[in-house]
Amino acid sequence: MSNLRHDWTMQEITALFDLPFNDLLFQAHSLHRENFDPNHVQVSTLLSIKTGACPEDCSYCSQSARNEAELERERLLPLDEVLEKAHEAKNNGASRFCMGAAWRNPTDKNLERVIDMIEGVKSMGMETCVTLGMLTETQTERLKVAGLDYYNHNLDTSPEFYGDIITTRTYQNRLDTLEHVRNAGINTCSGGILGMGESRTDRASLLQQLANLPKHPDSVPINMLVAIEGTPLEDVPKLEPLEFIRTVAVARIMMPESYVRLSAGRAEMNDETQAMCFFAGANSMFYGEKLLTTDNPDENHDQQLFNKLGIQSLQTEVTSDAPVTV
Ligand code: SAM
Ligand code: DTB
Ligand code: SF4
Repeated sequence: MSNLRHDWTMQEITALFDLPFNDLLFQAHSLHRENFDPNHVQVSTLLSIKTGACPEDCSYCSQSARNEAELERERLLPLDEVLEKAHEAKNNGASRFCMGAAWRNPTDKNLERVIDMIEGVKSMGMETCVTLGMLTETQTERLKVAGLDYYNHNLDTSPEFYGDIITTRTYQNRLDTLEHVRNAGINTCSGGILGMGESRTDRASLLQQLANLPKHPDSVPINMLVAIEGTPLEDVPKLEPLEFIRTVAVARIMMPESYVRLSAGRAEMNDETQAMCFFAGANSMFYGEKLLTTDNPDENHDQQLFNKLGIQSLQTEVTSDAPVTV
């Protein structure tokens, strides 16, 4: 019987954040060990299938048409190009291929083109994930029939801080899309970004929203803001790495059976911070030189880090007895 909780109070979450660091990490790591092999990390590779010119105003994002980040705009990539990248990712050891599009929402016509990509990637034996913006119920059902494994849609931050970051789509819009995805029976991937100038209370409130959903997201990406020139957040003071690690630990305690993904921002993190995140309960990450538009650590560096830490990448989440080395 699962005893996962969906009734976290802010008081309880704040108390976790306020624990002495060692006590917090001990608690998070113990729970992590109860639920996962602590030396296995699941590895996904990302590809931007449609870059830039997005009508939304997310103030962290290089792809918003409202921001002035320098970016090569692209149309939806052709199928063969996507499948070639997926093939490369598989050869490099990725178990999941995630495709992201800079849309407010996909048109039905574009969705069919993405579905061709999903089917192509699946037939290579990889899990599929897409992040395409808001979805209707009919669209999520279509994605389910096509065999999509995960849909990524982040809450990004607390409901209280959200309006400082995005004005073109509401928090409720995001919750609605997540509900459609959950109801269609597709695995949900939802998390947020830290270091956007939010307070600790906002970080606690974001985790409360995620953990108190009717079902914990299967994957919880925790991104460190990549401050991009030309975006309104380019000069936001950096979040202390220890506070980032703390947040990972609290996420692990609140959602003990979810994969917590150490997502954007690794390129600017040292090995020690990443190692602490893995200890605190992160057990998934993006592998490959690029995220969507920004740099990720190069593959050799990640391989060396895994070797130094004795971590193996998990070939697939469902068959946990089949780890391979990246
Ligand atoms: N356009 C779709 C949407 O926003 O729903 C999907 C792609 S969007 C780039 C996916 C997620 O990436 C965002 O929700 C955000 O959490 C994260 N992200 C985008 N830019 C980022 C940045 N500069 N730093 C950290 N995370 C970022
Ligand atoms: C998520 O939470 N992080 C990934 C993925 N979901 C799609 C995206 C990170 C993007 C970082 C900024 C960029 O490369 O443009
Ligand atoms: Fe568009 Fe997604 Fe970037 Fe927001 S995060 S501007 S929706 S691509």
